[in-house]
This record gives sequence, structure tokens and C-alpha cells, in this order.
Amino acid sequence: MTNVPQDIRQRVETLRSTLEDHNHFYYVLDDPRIPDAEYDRMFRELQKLEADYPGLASEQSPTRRVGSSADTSFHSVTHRLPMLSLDNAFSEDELRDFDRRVRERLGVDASVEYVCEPKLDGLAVSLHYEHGLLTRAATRGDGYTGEDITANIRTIPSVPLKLRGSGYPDLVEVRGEVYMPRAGFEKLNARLAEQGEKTFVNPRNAAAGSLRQKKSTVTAKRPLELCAYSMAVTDESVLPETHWDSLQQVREWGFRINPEMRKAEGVESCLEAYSALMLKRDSLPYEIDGIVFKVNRLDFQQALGFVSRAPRWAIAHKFPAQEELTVIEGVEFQVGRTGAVTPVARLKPVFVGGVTVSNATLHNMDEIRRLDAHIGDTVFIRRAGDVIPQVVKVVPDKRPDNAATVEMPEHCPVCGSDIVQIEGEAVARCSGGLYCPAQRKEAIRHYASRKAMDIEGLGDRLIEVLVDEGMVNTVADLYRLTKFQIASLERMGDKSATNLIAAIDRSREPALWRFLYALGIREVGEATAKALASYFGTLEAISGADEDTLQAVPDVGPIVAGHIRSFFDQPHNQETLSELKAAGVSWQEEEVRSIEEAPLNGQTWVLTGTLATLTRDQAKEKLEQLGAKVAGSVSRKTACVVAGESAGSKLAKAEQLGLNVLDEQGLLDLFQEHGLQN
Ligand code: JCF
Repeated sequence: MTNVPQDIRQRVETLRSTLEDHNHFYYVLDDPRIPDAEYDRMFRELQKLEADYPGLASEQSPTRRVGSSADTSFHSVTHRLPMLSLDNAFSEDELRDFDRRVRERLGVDASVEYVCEPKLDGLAVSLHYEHGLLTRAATRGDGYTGEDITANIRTIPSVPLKLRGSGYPDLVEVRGEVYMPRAGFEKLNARLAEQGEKTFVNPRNAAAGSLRQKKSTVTAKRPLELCAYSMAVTDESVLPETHWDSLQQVREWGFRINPEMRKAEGVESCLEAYSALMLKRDSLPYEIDGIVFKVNRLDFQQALGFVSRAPRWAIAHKFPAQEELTVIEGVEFQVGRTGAVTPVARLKPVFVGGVTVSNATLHNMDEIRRLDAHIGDTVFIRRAGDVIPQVVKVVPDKRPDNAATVEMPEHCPVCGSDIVQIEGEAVARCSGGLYCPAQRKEAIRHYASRKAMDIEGLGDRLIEVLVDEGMVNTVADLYRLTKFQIASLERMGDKSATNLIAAIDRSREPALWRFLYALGIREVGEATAKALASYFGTLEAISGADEDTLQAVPDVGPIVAGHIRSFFDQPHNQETLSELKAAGVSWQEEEVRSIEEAPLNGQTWVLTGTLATLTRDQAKEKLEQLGAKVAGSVSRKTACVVAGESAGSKLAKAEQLGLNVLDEQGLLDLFQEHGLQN
């Protein structure tokens, strides 16, 4: 301690207070004042100084917010003043009754002023500050004793480790709600799901689970926030006259208080605040389950006191619940416009999040397995914000004996084609792409698009009408349209009808790759279509190739090969192909290019320097697809050197030997020229 140089001591102090200032600007005021990188630099400098001078260690250092691997104690602590809960008003009348009782007890005829604030859906905590330093944080527990969670609370960036300003009493207790904002909750669940871990049902459970962690290093990685809602002090002389002003004080000490908080004069004004907040509910970045009304004057609060566990001066008015229990009565399978088959739970209708819900998506079979959902199960349905209703949890105890497992059908419920699920993909798909009515509009839109058959004038709106009027069911029907038919449609003149017919006619002799791409086979993009066309030469060859043969084509792996195979295996797709032929569409055959004929066959290429748009491996792979060998060093036999940014000695040598040199753009042009995707 003693032999730390004064300037180091000073620097550490400056870094700590500057970092805490920026924490405050960022997490409490939502007003970042420096770039993250600048913050990180100062943070690392402080970490280094603290490592070099262990004598300077401090619990209040911002570096401690990353948590520690020591177990959090969770021993019980007694609250200095009990942590009260809130009574609930379940209707406007109950709220009016509450206001009447308040005024009767206080003996006031006039209206009483209330503070209205959103009721956050999180966990109440109590924070003790002694001489301005955070010394103890506890859960509410039963209201009288809670658990010590100081180590975990310290990791929450919006919790001041030290009160800001000066003039605070020796002992300050601040109470507030720890919660997890929606965005952080979604991210956390996505991360947990990716790691194959259990996800949380809602932000409240996520906040509770995060605070209950044994290791505060885990809590530190959870996006928790604190919003203060009340304070108690030892030195009563600092107490203002109203709850509102006491919260302004708390804010000056460095806490976040709810920005939606407002004053309301009288109960009718409280009801207005309730309706206004309800309208705002879905757009708030965090979940709330109601609104809290508190008598503003502290002397009034004092006079009213409390009964059993709840104050007489406060009440919560709840919003409609966002989670309810109901029963899965059946599961249906819906086919989307791209062929994805989605299981949808048919529910016993339930009122949740303000609407009656009778369906909820189950996403895919993996999700059904994750939930272990059966038909007949009682489940938690959640509808928060404008998000579609979700099945979040099964109640296993309530499963009836006759509960049925959910099976993916083998055939598309819309067109009867095979449903296929390619290994490694969560989504099952109808393979009747060209035929399936569910996919009709999308299939036609894709077929006509610029990079596919390029049928000018056949836009989304027109496709919509043509299909809805029953004039076009499959792409083959396009070629049977008459000018008269088209001109009869609303907003289609004679001229546009003529133009459209001409555009359709122009698409009768497409290049093979265009036609192949236009078929809309899953995962067969432009580049893959080009590669397939030049490898096989004819549609018959592609349609007859087995999966192994297909995989000999550059860019085609097992998944793509699977999609190609299942597309051509569908009798309905074959029918549509025959119809296209019958309608006069004839795709051009392409010259088959064997490996010997690959454009760079027999050449050795060298890559040097860094490329901006692709990795060295990607460049190598593509060069190899074109038949080149890629070597590590330059020699007289090198056909060409590709020089990226800050190329060094290899480029110098190439120039010395007078070899061909290409820059990155030159390489991209070469790939483009040979139909390789960037
Ligand atoms: O946001 C909350 N969940 C919340 C809870 C807000 C408050 O003002 C509260 C509370 C619980 C008790 N006030 C009390 C007295």
C-alpha cells in the first residue's frame, strides 16, 4: 500500500472515477459520451495498474464488475425495514375505492396527488450504501429476511458502486427492481439455445435465474438493469417532502429511475395514466405487468401507514397477463410460400396479452422435441408485445394419459408431394415447388424474375391477380395466356397485354442455367445453376443424376444434392416440366466441360497479400474449380500471381521474372467470367 508512487495512485483514482462516469452516462442516462474503444482502453489500463499494484485493490473499482469465480454467499439478511409488497386493484372501481379510502383516512376532501410509474416485471432488491459505498444488496425474500446477493448485484452496470455527488447520509437504502430488457432477453435465449442449454420462459425468469447464479462472473454476462423506486435514509434531515422529490434525489445519487414516471392529481388522472401506459406497453424496451400509484406526500404516507404486508398509500393496477395456461387440442401443418412446413398448435382459446389466442406456432419439429409438446398437453402461452403467440413451456404434470405425440406428415397437406427434411436442417419442406398451390405465387415470381427467365412486366401484383383469377396455376400456364385474357384484367390495357405476351414469348428459349435457376430448387442459386449446367449439359442428365454424381459438381454438397434429387423425384414437378415442354419452352443444351477443358487446367497460381472481399481459402477453392493448382511460392513456371493488399516479396519476384500479375478486381472478374459467385 505504502510504496505505490503518488502519480500511479492518482492515475488509478482518475481512471476509476472516469470509467464510472461513463458507466453512468451509458447505462443510467442512455447517453454514451465516448466510443466503446476508448472506454476499453481505459479499462485495460486500469486492469493493468491494479495487477501491478495489488495494494490499490478496491471493491468499488469498475474492474470488479466482471464478477468473481468465488461462490456468491446467499446467506440470509434481515431487512432494516420490511420490504412491502403491493396490493392489487383489479378494476377501475377497485382503484376508485382505494382513492376513496386514502382520502377518508387522511380526512381530505380535495384530490390527492399520486405518482404513477410502470410496474416492472423483475425482482425487488434492497441496496445499502454506507458512507456512500455499496455494502450490501439483498433480495426481497419474504419481506422480512432476504438473501445476500451483493457479489451478483455489483456486476450490474446501472447499479452505482459508489453514490455520486456528496451530502448523502451515512446510511442510505435504495430499493428498486432488477429486470432484463426484452432485447437482452432475446439475445440471451438465442445464445443459450445455440449452446444447447435451457432457455428462459420470460424476461422475469431470466432476471431471477441470473441473480441466483453461484458465480458472479455468470451474472456479469447477463444483461440486467436496475431501476430505483424508493429510498430510506438514516438522516431524516435530507428527506424531501414528497416521494417524487426523493426519487429525484436518488437519481442525483446515480440511479436510473423510470423515465415514464409522472404525477397525477386525483384518481381520474391515474386512470388516464393507466390507459396511456397500456397503449405504450408494447413499445417499451422492457416488460411491465401494470402500473403503481403512490401517494406523493411523504407525511401522508406516514399517516396512512401499512397493513400486514402492504402499504396503505400505494396500489398496483395490473395489465392483462401476457402468459396463460391452455391446452393443445391439435397440431396442423401449414405450408408457407417457399414450401416450409410449419407445425401450428390449435389451442383451446385463451385470453392472453389482450387478445384471444387460438393458434400458436411450434416453429419446427426440433422445437416440438425441445418443448416435449404432445397433443392434449397443458402449456404456457405467451404473447408479449406484437410478437406472435408462442408456446413456451409444457406442464408435464397435467399431461393426460391419451396425449398423442406430434408427427410430421409424409405428404404435403396442400398438394400431396413428399415432405422432405434434409439432414442438418431444422425446417421440413414440401418438395412440390412448381406445383404446390401454397407455393404457386412464389414459384411464379421467382420463375419470372430478372436473373431467372426475365419476363418483363410480370410483377408481384399481376401474379397475384393471375393466380387469384385462376388463369395461372403453374408456370406452364403462363405460355398459354392469351392477349385477350390479360387485357380483360383490371388496369391492364391492350398495350401492356401485348407487351407481356411478347415478354413471355421471349422467354421460350432460355439458357439451360437460367431455366434451372428459374425452377426454384431450394439452395440452387445462380452460381450453382451455372455450375450444374456446364457440368451436365442437359436437364435430363441433371434430373437423372444420383446424389453422389451431383456432388461431383463444384459448389454442390450433400444438402444441395438432396434438394435437387427430391425436386426431380416429385411426379408433379416432372408433370410441370413436361407441360413446359409441351407449351414450347425449350432450354438450350450446353457444351459439357470436362476437367481437362477447365479454363485454367494445368496452370499453377500463387496468392499473396490480403484480399478484401474473400479469404485466401475461398480464392484457392475457386481457382481450383477452374482447374488451377495453387502453390505457395513463385517460380518461373507460375502462370499468374494474384497480389492483394500489401503484397511483399512474392510480388517483387513475380515482377522480376516478368510473370502475369492480377489484382483483386482482376481475380473477381475472372471468377465472374466463369460463372463463379463472389
Ligand atoms: O416496478 C416494480 N415492480 C415496483 C415494485 C415498483 C414500485 O414502486 C414498488 C414495487 C414494490 C413495492 N413499490 C413498492 C412499495
